[in-house]
Amino acid sequence: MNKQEIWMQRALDLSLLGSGHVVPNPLVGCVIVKNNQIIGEGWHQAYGQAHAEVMAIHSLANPEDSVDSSVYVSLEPCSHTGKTPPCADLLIKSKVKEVIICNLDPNPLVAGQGIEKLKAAGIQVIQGVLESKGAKINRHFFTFHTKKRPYITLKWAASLDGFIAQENGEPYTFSNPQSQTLVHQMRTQHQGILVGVNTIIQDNPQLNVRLWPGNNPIRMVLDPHNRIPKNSHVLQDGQPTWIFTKQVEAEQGACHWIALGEHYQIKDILKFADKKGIISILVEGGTKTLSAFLQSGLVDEVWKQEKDITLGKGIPEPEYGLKWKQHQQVGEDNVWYQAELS
Ligand code: AOF
Ligand code: ZN
Repeated sequence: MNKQEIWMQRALDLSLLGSGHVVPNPLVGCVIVKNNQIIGEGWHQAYGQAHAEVMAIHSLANPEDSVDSSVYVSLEPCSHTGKTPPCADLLIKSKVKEVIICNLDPNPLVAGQGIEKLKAAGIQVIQGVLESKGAKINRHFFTFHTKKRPYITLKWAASLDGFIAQENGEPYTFSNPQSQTLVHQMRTQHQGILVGVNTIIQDNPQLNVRLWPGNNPIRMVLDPHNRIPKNSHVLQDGQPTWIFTKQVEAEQGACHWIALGEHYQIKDILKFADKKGIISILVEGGTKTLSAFLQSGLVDEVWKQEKDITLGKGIPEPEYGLKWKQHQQVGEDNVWYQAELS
């Protein structure tokens, strides 16, 4: 790595400290360098709070240290007034010499205008440093803006012989504590969490985050025939739940029934989610729902946690001819696999 890349890597590492707290915003880190030394650092810590550049400028020992400095930021500085004023204006006011950027901000409110502002003020701008690393970190945010739909992650747990529940549909515990923690961490990184109504009927899950610090995703249930039990956790705990149904729209506390018409498909759900600004959804089951997503082709990432056990019978996992690559051993009896999608 050259020096530019080392400092950008530091900005990317810092950006990850916001993981699970910034959704639907991107993860952004910023490093200020002068005389070959880091003199300031910051990152976007939580949704609605200060942007990375503001945190970095505020971390300087003296405000005038920014004059003639080099600013490494993992995303193009914003040019719009959102929850915070434009970062490009702050960098101009701070009289920095150059701004080195990893990725352009695809948000139409920014999209190159941040760079234009900096250049117009005589600041040198370099872009594309460690671009692919940044694109991976913010894959949810980039997919949302470029494909105009949420980023979709599928996750299920299964036995060695490919069953995700017992024959009668009763849930089976495949997770160990370490896997459970990982699942909760994954939930914090998504804006929505989606299951089919059978999963609610069989497992009555809470679908919230308890084992890792971070956001609770919005719960979404595919329930075309209004079968969701009134006493299920997701309807009773006062937290938001969206129920996609064919029939009537309704609202009850934090729960919204959304009517999507007679034969709604995955693409209709994603269209609705996109309109609501949902940038990512974690789909946790069951087989019918996971299969519908796989068949739709609108899937970006697929994970399987496999427990070291053979059940012999049960509800089979989705059959889709996926090619699995071992990702990591998690605890004593779970191996996590990620599917290789083309
Ligand atoms: C930056 N630095 O650290 C982040 C940026 O609602 P706001 O004000 O937080 O603005 C959110 C938008 O700003 C977000 O969609 C993305 O375009 C950009 N995020 N920009 O300069 C940051 N988090
Ligand atoms: Zn900003």
